[in-house]
Amino acid sequence: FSTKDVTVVFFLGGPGSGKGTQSANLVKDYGFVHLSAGDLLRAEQVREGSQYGELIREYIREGKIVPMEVTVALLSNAMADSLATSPPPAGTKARFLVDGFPRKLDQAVFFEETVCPSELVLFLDCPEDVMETRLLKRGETSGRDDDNAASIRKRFHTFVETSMPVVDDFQKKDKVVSVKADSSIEEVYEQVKAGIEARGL
Ligand code: UP5
Ligand code: MG
Repeated sequence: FSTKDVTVVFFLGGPGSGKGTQSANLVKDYGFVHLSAGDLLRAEQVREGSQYGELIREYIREGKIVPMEVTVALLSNAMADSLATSPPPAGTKARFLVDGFPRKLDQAVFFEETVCPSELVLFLDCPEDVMETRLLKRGETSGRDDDNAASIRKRFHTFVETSMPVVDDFQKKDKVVSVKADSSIEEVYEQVKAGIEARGL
């Protein structure tokens, strides 16, 4: 596909900051196509015949970042699939909300060079204690391999050490809309809406 037919918004924030939850709102109100890198990896993990199943399982449980070739291929295939099966109305661009990616500086560079540059970065800023409480609660029913205290600690560590530098780098380029994410789902969404509309999206 051609990059001039698509708008990409990266949606970043710590584990449990509310990316998936707020994505559902943005899909409903703004016609975004939601692509969660984590969801795509979990689907690939269980796909019959995948050569990456074991690798993905191990990385996710350890809170480590899966080699980017795998993730970028999944994202770019999902974008192409979406454009093929539900193309945007003539004369409009498809809007992709890329949730939980890029999580490492080299992934950001690689994606923007080989797939599509991002228009904006939406960032959910949430204290660790709030995120931990949410994830432990979700872990009671989610069935996710990484919603346990040990994995959560590792995910937080990776986020601080490896993923925050991505946000900081985009901040320097004035591409970040940052929203405090420790209030209610509705309150956070009001801030998200105000932030992206201020940027003309
Ligand atoms: N909740 C949400 N908002 C709330 C609010 N305002 N008030 C009260 N409760 C709120 O929310 C988490 C929970 O909190 C839910 O129960 C929700 O109801 C509640 P959710 O919206 O799911 O938060 P989200 O930020 O999406 O949390 P998630 O756990 O999905 O974040 P992660 O970034 O950790 O997970 P992801 O799926 O993106 O990645 C998982 C793993 O995949 C990574 O650790 C990594 O190993 C791997 N990965 C890669 O290697 N590369 C990638 O590019 C992406 C992922
Ligand atoms: Mg999520």
